Amino acid sequence: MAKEEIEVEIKVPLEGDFRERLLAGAVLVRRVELRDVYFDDASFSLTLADKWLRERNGKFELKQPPEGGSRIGETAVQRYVEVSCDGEILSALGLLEGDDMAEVLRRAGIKPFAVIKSVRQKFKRKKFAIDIDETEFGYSLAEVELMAKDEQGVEEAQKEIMAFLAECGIGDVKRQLGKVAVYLRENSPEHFKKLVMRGVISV
Ligand code: V4E
Repeated sequence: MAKEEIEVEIKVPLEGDFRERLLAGAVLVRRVELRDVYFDDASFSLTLADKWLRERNGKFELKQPPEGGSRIGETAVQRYVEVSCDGEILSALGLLEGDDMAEVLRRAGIKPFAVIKSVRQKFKRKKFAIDIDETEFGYSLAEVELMAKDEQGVEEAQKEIMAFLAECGIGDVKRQLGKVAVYLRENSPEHFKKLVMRGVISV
């Protein structure tokens, strides 16, 4: 199995003129509509382990922390590994493969807990991927991303993203809640509280 790349990202609030600052000289790559259905079991064992299983526009994906966790110290930078092959997702979840992914999940008690629709504009500026998301519930956020091959690459990517934000005149940003976290805060406060208490989400 090929070693998965690690996504290193920082979420940037779209306050003041941050959107203009981030996108100065950026090129719009594409605009996509996302329909994300997030899954977990009744005791939230996946999300409480910082594992985010979703069906994005009909295709299953799992985002999970690499060894060492998704956080990098006190910074707002996060790192995740994304698995997008159904067999590898099931094996990462400790489930046996079956013909129908949805059926295997259903039998394991893993069911949808959130449906999040958003419009994403994907930009490229220098080596950075910049996504600007707007959800149907009115939350917008930017993400600045680089991919890394290993832990050393993660460290370099982290430094490069921080330097890029400084260059944009944005500087250090506080950790921002992602779309799912905001959705849960508004719609499933008990689930949200458990994630905060477990330290998966920090507010
Ligand atoms: C909820 C969550 C994760 C799943 C993906 O969430 P998010 O980044 O909100 O979605 P999206 O659509 O931008 O994913 P992409 O297209 O970039 O793959 S990953 C981590 N979390 C939990 C989380 C956290 N640990 N900390 C904070 C501040 N927010 C959310």
